[in-house]
Amino acid sequence: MRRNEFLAIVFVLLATVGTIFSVFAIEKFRIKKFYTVELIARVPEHGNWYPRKIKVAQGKEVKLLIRNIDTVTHGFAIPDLQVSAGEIKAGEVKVVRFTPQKKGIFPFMCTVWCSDYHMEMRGELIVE
Ligand SMILES: [Cu+2]
Repeated sequence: MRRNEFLAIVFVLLATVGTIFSVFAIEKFRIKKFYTVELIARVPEHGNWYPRKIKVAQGKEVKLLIRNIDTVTHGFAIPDLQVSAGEIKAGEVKVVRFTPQKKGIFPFMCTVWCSDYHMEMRGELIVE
């Protein structure tokens, strides 16, 4: 009886640890697989960048698909990583590929004066 109780406790412990480990493993895998990101460009008063935070993995190539769904021209750059998409006209989609080599949080921004709130058209690329 005692032995069975011990085995039951060990089993429960293993199951708990296993579940926690799996969650972390899946999360790591999800980040590693991250490759194509669709980024929507809109003036801040109509929604700003979406998403405003992009999480990617260090050393993995990133393909950013930047879709300007506005009626004005936008631009895109991550100055710290020397990444730029240049001008993105209304309705246009631009693709930039790059491989972040360093970890950190790098601001990205619109590079074309698009509205009175243009300076707020910013987001963050998080490299883990
Ligand atoms: Cu803009």
